[in-house]
Amino acid sequence: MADFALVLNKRAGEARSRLRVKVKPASAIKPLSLVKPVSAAKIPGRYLAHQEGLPCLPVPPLQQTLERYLQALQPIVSDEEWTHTRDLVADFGKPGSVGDRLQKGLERRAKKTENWLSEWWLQTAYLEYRMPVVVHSNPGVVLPKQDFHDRQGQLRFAAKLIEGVLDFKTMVDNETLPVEYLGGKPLCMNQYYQILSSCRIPGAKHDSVVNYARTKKPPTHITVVHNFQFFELDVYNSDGSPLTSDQIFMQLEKIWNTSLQTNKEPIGILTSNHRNSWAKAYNTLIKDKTNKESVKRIQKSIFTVCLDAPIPRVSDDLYMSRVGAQMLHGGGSRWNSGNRWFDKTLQFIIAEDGSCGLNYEHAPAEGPPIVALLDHIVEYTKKPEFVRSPMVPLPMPTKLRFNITPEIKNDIEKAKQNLNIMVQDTDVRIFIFPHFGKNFPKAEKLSPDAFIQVALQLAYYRMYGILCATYESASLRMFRLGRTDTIRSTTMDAFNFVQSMEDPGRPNLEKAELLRKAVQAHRAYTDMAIRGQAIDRHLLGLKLQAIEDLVSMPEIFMDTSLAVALHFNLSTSQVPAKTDCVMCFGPVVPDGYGVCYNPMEDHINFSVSAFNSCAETNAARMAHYLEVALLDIQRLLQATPKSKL
Ligand code: COA
Ligand code: HC5
Repeated sequence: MADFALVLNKRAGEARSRLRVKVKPASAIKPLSLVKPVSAAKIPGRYLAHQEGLPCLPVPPLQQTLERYLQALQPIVSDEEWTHTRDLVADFGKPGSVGDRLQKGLERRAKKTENWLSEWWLQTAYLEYRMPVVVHSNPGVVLPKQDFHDRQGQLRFAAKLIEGVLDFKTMVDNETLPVEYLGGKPLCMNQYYQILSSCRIPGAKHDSVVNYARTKKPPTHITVVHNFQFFELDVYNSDGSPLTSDQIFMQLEKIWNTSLQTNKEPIGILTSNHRNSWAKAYNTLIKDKTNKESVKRIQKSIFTVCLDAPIPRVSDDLYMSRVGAQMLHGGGSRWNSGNRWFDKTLQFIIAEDGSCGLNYEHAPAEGPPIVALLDHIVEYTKKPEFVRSPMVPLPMPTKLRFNITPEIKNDIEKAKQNLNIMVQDTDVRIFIFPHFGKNFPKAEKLSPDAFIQVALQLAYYRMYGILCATYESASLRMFRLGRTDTIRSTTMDAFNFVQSMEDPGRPNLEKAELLRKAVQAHRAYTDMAIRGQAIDRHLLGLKLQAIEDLVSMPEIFMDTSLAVALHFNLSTSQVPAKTDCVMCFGPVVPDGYGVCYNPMEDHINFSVSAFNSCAETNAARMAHYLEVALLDIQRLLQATPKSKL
């Protein structure tokens, strides 16, 4: 496990003091986008003490960003474009020029806010983004296949999983969550307070996120979906203790038995549509009082559990990829896509055939907190059952009813069509690279993450003969309310290395040296990014500052070089987990790839996605080239003496 590993909180065993929260009346609940995301000031106790100790996100020096921007463009734009951009950059960065003014504006913003970027990022990366959340924003996670093949096993596992989430929730409520570390530094824990009891809500121009975890009357129920029908299931007893898995199991059985019919309208499919269409349909839907109340119960629930029908049978080779697709989009309107509420932050998916995983709405949090929760649950589900005391009969879970008018039916039909097109268009390949994991690069004294990224550059170069703008997520959680910045993997060092690999005349020793240089350059970029000194969020901030100040848009933001730099044909992310799971997400451009990986000690779990409608991309081919590139680099290092570094 990387430095990202959960570091055991020595105080975790201490008496758990119930968190007392300064409460707000329910009417004062505002969407996250309008209030600061659970501001540290509202959560007293350990959390606050921890958060207050974290530094604020810095605004990098302007000249540093401009120089690094020009460097980053070198391997991806033509000489002509580069020279043009160099002149624009020089103009922008002159003392007293517009760049200077915007920089000062950003610095003022940084003084006034807890984090100058986080609210802007939430808005621009998520809430103002109009594409469907399905495939385009919500990631999927495939958990290890469970050993059950029937409804009984499915419900037993679901019950245990729910109990595991509630166990994790106790740590959130009591503030006994182990603090995470990266590079030896403690990380912001705010995202853990955003993922339970929250939901995205569509809006005409931008969405919002609501979080009910810290309201006067926090929710005590979850929502369960089966055969497209939603149920509200209370998971706490009247004395505030959580239901046991035996109790939950019996409640799930009741739900199952009252939702045997499969001819129901898949109302949840509405959430998969383009955000503007969904916002319109949402207004129509909640005009009806019953519908409005049902939607509210889903939004307010702690999380959602989707009891899926078995996934379509495929060959063993394709099984993982098929499950990946299920976790990403549900397989289309005929399969399980109607068994979702894609705006819900956390949806645990458990199918009758033992496949299981998660779909999550990305606005409130990055992958690592979600994966920490999954690691906890997976361990929890392995615990043996205790013998329980006799149970008091529990009331029937409430079915959430929807009145489907012809207009709503029409909206559902349109959403189905769009979703099915998207499902057809999305190609997901999941593969386990079995030959080595973090162990090999570590033995070679190389950063495993950088090693994988350089291999990806080689794979891409071999497929296309050029390099492309590449995005890797870097965590900014060393800073209070930090989200992410971009590691630009396409460095000149990576370019020199991949070119050498394609030149049979170059000696191995030279190639190996170039490889080490490329890996070290990537690791150096990573260090700079996680310390808040990368370029992408800074440039975004300067641009948004120009919009806020109503300055006419400076030319560097309208330049083709920037468009190339932001067209991420490779959108990648490492999400390490203790559990042997695979995460997946879609490409961010029509002709791109989404690549996610979880490096384990002796193997690497990969997912590669692409759109079938793009003739130039092919997920299976990319997966193949990636595997070959990793092996070729291993061979190269094995054929040359170890570095003395
Ligand atoms: N020699 C030997 N070992 C090395 C090494 C070297 N030169 N460089 C690194 N290592 C070791 C590390 O100590 C670590 O060891 P561990 O497995 O015992 O913990 C391991 O190799 C992994 O390090 P590395 O591969 O360099 O990556 P990282 O763990 O530092 O992660 C990022 C890099 C970019 C993924 C990380 O900084 C980050 O930002 N993660 C968050 C990403 C994110 O949020 N993703 C989801 C977005 S939704
Ligand atoms: C469960 C793991 C999901 C990983 C999701 C992820 O990496 O999201 C990135 C978030 C960010 O801010 O970098 C975005 N990306 C999918 C486009 C890489």
